[in-house]
Amino acid sequence: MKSKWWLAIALMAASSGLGFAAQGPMETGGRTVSSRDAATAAKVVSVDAEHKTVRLAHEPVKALGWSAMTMDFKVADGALLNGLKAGDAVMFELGKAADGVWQITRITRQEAKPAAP
Ligand SMILES: [Cu+2]
Repeated sequence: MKSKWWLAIALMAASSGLGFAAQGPMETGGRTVSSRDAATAAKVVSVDAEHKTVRLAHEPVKALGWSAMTMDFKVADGALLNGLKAGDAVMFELGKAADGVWQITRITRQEAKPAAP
């Protein structure tokens, strides 16, 4: 039954908890997740500094039950995009904005690895 499936997902999400160590406990609709759980690897596809968004091809976000995909994210602070460019390998963390949308609260460039032979 579809409704039961959604209920199971909701319960899983509720029990996983959300919160970001760097900013202390954060109220996210009753959930708390550690930043470690939410940190995810991604590749920058494009940066839109004007609209404070970045398009990422991200790995699965286990803490949220998201699969790998390419999507646009808002950033909590436009300064987070400073120095980022298409092709960068990054790690990012998410927090829930006041409007309930997940946005990037932290994003750091990873050292470029030598290309495989
Ligand atoms: Cu996604």
